[in-house]
Amino acid sequence: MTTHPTLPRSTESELADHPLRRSTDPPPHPMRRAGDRTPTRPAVSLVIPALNEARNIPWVFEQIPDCVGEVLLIDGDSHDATVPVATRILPTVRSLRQSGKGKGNALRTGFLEARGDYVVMMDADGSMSPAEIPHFVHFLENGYDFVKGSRFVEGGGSLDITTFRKLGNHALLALVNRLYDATLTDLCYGFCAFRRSFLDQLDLHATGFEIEAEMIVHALRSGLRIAEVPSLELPRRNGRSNLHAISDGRRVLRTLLSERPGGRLASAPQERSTS
Ligand SMILES: Nc1nc2c(ncn2[C@@H]2O[C@H](COP(=O)(O)OP(=O)(O)OP(=O)(O)O)[C@@H](O)[C@H]2O)c(=O)[nH]1
Ligand SMILES: [Mg+2]
Repeated sequence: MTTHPTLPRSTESELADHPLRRSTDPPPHPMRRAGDRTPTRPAVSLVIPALNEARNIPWVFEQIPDCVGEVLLIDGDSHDATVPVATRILPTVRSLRQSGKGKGNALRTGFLEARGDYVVMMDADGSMSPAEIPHFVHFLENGYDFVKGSRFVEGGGSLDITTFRKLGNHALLALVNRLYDATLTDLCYGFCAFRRSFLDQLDLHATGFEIEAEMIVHALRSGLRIAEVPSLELPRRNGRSNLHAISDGRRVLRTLLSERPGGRLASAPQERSTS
């Protein structure tokens, strides 16, 4: 990445006359006609949770595309040089300490601090390519509210996932599709993007890896316009995984069941406890 432009002012109104526009979207600018729209791009905030990823951060940061206006690195109290390395590679990085523990907490910390119109989240271990970010932004610019990467749609793939994790992901995905009458193709994958204006509607409380499922379920429940884009998951470049397939899979299942339509917490997400 060569430059990090300062954030342009919000351009949500430029999408106001899009056919996918809803009545709840912000109104068009009163002084602007369709013909004299400026071609400025909305600002993109990239939120990256990182726990002991010093050896992977350089590869990730060096590929961040120019459409990204700010990068937020949410450090989980790393024992290695994650933060100094990040700052050396990208002096403009906003490096933040998470407010609690876990990937979900780190992401929520980053989302609250992000300033762009669009928020993209991705991992710091080199398993996701920043070169794919423009694909996510493209769908947001064309009227979608929530864009999720999928390893299991035509054009996507994984060079990393184990058979056990794949089976677990598919079982949990089947439950989501059944509960919400959806046709999604991936669930536990942390390459996503959304309009920041919908952060309150996403109503996130998860602390751990179940945050990805929580985001998707809340996007479905809120009626957000969801798109899936093909994504290739690469192997983690260095270091060890922080995910424990069985215990984290159980947390995802608990989240899905406690929030199922008609369930105890389905209409009162603010009362939910995910710890
Ligand atoms: N800040 C913060 N980041 C975390 C925490 N746990 C995981 N992460 C980051 O979240 C991302 C995903 O975690 P991984 O450990 O790679 O989990 P995974 O991708 O399921 O596992 P692998 O496929 O083996 O890489 C990585 O960037 C981690 O550094 C945490 O508690 N705090
Ligand atoms: Mg990983």
